[in-house]
Amino acid sequence: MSLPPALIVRYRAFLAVTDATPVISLGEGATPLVALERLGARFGVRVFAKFEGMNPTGSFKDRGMTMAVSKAVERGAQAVICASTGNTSASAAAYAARAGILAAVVIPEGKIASGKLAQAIVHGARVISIDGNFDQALEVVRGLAEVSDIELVNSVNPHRIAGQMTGAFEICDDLGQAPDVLCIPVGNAGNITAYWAGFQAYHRAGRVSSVPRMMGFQAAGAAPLVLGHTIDHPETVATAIRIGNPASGPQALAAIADSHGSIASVTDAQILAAYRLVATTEGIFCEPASAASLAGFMMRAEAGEFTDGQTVVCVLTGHGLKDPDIAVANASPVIRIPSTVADLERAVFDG
Ligand code: AN7
Repeated sequence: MSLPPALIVRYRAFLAVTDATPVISLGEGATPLVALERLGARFGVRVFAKFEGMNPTGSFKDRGMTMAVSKAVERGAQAVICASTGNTSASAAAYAARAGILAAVVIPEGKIASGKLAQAIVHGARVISIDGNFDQALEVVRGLAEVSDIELVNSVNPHRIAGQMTGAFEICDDLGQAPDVLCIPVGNAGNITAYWAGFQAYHRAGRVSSVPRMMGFQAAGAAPLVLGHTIDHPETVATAIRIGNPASGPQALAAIADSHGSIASVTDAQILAAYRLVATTEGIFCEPASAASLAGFMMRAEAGEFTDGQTVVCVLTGHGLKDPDIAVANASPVIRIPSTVADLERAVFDG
């Protein structure tokens, strides 16, 4: 059996990959575009989830990380570093391990989902926790990258953005055209920037005849782009997007303006409702931050924003297993019974 070529090889026509670039890959990309038929029927649209939780480390970060780490190794870097709310650190740790170089990851104390922390530790990264939030972590990491030879692999690294364009390419390839609307969670704002660049690149290359409207969604307690100013103390149950000063904020706002899209916030209650809905009615377990795109879609659909038959894609950025604590805290309790058939019958059929 032959494996499909690595993501950055498959789309090399759109990427700065040459014969001199080592391909550091874990089989990322080619994630499922799942039709959400019940939800679509409810609102009269065709809605799909691009389930990025199916990447090797369980999030979309792998698309950018395969590119960033490959380019870092190409230039001879011996180490990579990132600040992270969790997923970037898991991805950087795995790809650095694959490349045989050091990863250092800097995380906000106590605010990283346990699955993500486990990944960074298991892959052998140097895990450093700061007394501060993501924005402060990014500041010190950028400072160190400026004065040393370590490669910064946050999405301020242009190779990260380039690699993440492939999510847009795959959606177009699967649909045979661009969707009408893309709904996407926004934290540090790299992914919305990358998707917009990807759709535009595909359009310029004649692969699709249109580009979608970009609809970004932030958590209400961490919505600097919605409010128009940075936030010193962002708070949300969706820890992945607990970010108050997005590095790619200006690019995200340009993507929204140029695509005639929008940016809005969704509350933690809306996020958790969407998180439960897609898990219980569609069989997809995503992490809370990912559900912001779906919560935003439903909010927009209820406001009558979409016309009949439009195609909407919601990017579900990370896997639900990343954050087991939130999952268990928001689920129905386990039913405890003595082990008899009668008790079991009652528990199964009466709840
Ligand atoms: C699941 O890992 O910023 O707007 O440090 O993990 O490109 O930042 C994660 C972000 C959405 C937001 N969904 O994407 C990090 C980090 C999930 C995420 C986002 C993140 P960007």
